[in-house]
Amino acid sequence: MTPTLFITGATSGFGEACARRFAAAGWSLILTGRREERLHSLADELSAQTDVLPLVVDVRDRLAMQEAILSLPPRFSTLRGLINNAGLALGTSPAQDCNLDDWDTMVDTNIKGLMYTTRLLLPRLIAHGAGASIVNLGSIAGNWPYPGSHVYGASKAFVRQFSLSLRCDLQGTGVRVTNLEPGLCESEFSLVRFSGDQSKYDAVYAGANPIQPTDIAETIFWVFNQPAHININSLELMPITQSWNNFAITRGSANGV
Ligand code: NDP
Ligand code: 8X3
Repeated sequence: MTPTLFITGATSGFGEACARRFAAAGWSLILTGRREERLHSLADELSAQTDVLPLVVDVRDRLAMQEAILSLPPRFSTLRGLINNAGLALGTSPAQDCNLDDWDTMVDTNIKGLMYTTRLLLPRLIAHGAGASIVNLGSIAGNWPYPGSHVYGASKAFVRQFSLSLRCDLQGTGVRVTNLEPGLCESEFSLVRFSGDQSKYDAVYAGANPIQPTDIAETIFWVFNQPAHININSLELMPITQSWNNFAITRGSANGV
C-alpha cells in the first residue's frame, strides 16, 4: 500500500522540501498551510508524481483543524507519517521588551497547533501501527538558551518533552516519535522572525554556510526509513560553522547591575 504522509506548513522551507522529497519516493501527501496560492501550486506540481491533498488551514484554529482532519477522504484512514513542522519565531528582542501578541502567536502555533494536529491524527497513525512515524520540529533553541530565545525556545522545549512523553503513551502501538532539533538553517523562518527585513535575514546567514531545507528533508526521510524496530528519539544537528559560546558574565559589579 502507498504510504501517506501528513505535513503541516508545506508552503515553504522544510515542509516544502519534505513534500518534494517524499513525493519523489512515491508517498501520498496531505499538505497544509495558510498561503492558499502557494499550497495549491505545490500540490498541482507534485500531483504529476503522486496523490496530493492540499488543506488550507491554520494550525492554531482547533475547530478548523478538527473539521479538516475529520473530513479526510476514506483513502487516508490510516497514515504512515506526520511531520509537525508548522512553526515560527517572532523577534529576538529581550523578554522585557517583547510584545505579548508575538508570544501568544508562538505559543498558539508551535505548542497548541502541534498539540491539536497530533491528537487529531494519532488514531490514524495507531491504525497504521508498526512503522508509522511522527517527526516533530523542535530546535536547538529547545535545548540551549540564547539571548532573545525566551518564548520561542520554551515552545521548542515543550515540543521536545511532548515528543518524549508521547513515546511512553504510544508504547505497544508501533508508532515512532522523533524530535528533530536543527540549528542554523536557511529559510523564510528568518524573514518571518525579522518581519520581512531582508538585511537582517542576510546577516543571519552571511558566510555561515547554513543547513538547507533539502538537508532537513533528507534527514527526515532517513528517520522515516529506519527499520520499524528502531526509534530515533531525538536528533540535534547544526552546520559545522555553528557551536556554543561562553556563558555571559557582567564584570566590575558585585551584584551584576
Ligand atoms: P518557514 O518559515 O520556511 O516555514 C514555516 C511553515 O510553517 C510555512 O509553511 C508556514 O506556512 C507554516 N505555518 C506557520 N504558521 C502557521 C499556522 N498558523 N498554520 C499553518 N501553517 C503555519 O520555516 P522553516 O521551514 O525553517 O521552519 C519549519 C519548522 O522548523 C518551524 O517549526 C521552525 O520553528 C523549525 N525550525 C527552523 C529552523 C531554522 O533555522 N529555519 C531551525 C530549527 C527549527 P503558511 O505561512 O503558509 O501558513
Ligand atoms: C531555529 C534555530 O538557532 O534560530 O529554531 O533558534 S535558532
